[in-house]
Amino acid sequence: MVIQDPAVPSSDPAATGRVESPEADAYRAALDVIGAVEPDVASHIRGELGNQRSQLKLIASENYASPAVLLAMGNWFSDKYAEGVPGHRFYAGCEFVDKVETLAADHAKALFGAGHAYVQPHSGIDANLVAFWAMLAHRVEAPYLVDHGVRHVNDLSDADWEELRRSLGNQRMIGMALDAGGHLTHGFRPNISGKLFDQRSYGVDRETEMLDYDRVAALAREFKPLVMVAGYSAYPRKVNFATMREIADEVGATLMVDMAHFAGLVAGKVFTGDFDPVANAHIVTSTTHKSLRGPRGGIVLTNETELVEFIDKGCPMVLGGPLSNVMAAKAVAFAEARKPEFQDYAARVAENAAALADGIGRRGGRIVTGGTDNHLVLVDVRPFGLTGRQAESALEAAGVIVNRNSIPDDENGAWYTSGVRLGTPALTTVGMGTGEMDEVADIICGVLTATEPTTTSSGDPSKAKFHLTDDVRDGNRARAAELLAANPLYPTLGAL
Ligand code: DSN
Repeated sequence: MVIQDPAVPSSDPAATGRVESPEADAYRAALDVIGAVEPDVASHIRGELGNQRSQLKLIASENYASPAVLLAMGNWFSDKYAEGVPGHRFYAGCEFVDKVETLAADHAKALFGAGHAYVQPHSGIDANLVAFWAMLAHRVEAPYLVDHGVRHVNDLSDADWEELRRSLGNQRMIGMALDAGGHLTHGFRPNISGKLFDQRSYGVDRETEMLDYDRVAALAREFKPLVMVAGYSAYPRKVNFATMREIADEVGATLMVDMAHFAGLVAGKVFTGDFDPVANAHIVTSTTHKSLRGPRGGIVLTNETELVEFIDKGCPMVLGGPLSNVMAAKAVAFAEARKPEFQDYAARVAENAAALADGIGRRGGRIVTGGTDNHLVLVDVRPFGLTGRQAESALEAAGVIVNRNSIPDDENGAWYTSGVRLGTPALTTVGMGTGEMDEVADIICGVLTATEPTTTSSGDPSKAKFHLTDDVRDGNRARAAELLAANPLYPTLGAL
């Protein structure tokens, strides 16, 4: 799938003029139909496209799905209930839902080399919940039922059920610390996973800011978790999942990898061998809309046949009825990702991230870990005298969309933070390369250098307020706009 059609000249006026194409016709017609009922919604849809076309999107967890993926979501599959799995539903009339779900799962299995794919999760947190319950059911509930000579939880006495419930809620997990780049759903207290599991986290080495496998092993040996979670949302390096599996096997833990952020790099064969989560973990979860460039949603993969029956109980165990329209879009996205062009795309995502890190580093920014192996770059903004919050807001004013992010041992906490996280999946999708990344680095460093922190109304240093001159803001906004004009988003849609 190519959104930026190389046949379209880079200065093509597609982003502003009327374009004749099947997808432009489809969207013009769709917006007419929507607008006839609620004009404001059609107007907001157009507004969102306008915004997305006018900002440099560097949110590491976002991307631009193809028109085919987006269109696959807008249809009558949305109207169908289909709890259960293909061939085993709680509702009649699922002939075509079964076909589309099976197709999506088959594409996912082939794409990732997985024995089993469950494509119903609505999001990453849902995929993780399915995986958590599958592991708990496999490791705790099923053996308890066998021990008590029953087949179903409803056959347990009230006292036994209470004991099993306590046991389900008393299991241990380890995961990557939040300020090292881990994710809230990996056992942290504000999330359901932290209320469900007794969690300890592993961090990164203070000097190198890299994952320290010896420390992970030491924690695992001491804490003896049932579940070991690997994966991250803000760690800019690859992880050796073969080593993580060795650690998990040594302590009897089930290894779950959440590859939500880097699934596109796995699909695109940037991460192979020891770095391929699907080949090394017991169970792998992902979103489908980040580097994988599909619709918003989740998946669960496994090569462990013993886990399959428990994963397939995700709905109605923790999920509402599957979104068949989104499963259709997942099938389209996975088909796109199976094409050779996607491997080229994934390689360019990583090259662009390396170029962006290098460009910022050369201009005085401090890159956490000193570089990147994946799609994201974590920048420590303290050398600019800023918090992450100030940097995020100043960059937004200049047309650069990033998100603030904690860095290891962050002195500014999770709200203000000391870093910004940058990702290259979206800008790579519109066709930008390493030359453009150097320009983006120059824009970012220009804005951050010119941004001055200011004070609160009581005169204390503010962690949120800042001053940026109109000249710097507007000058960099114009440079961002130039890059976007040369690399337009959805050129085959034109103005809608
Ligand atoms: N929201 C996603 C991210 O930005 O990393 C995951 O929670």
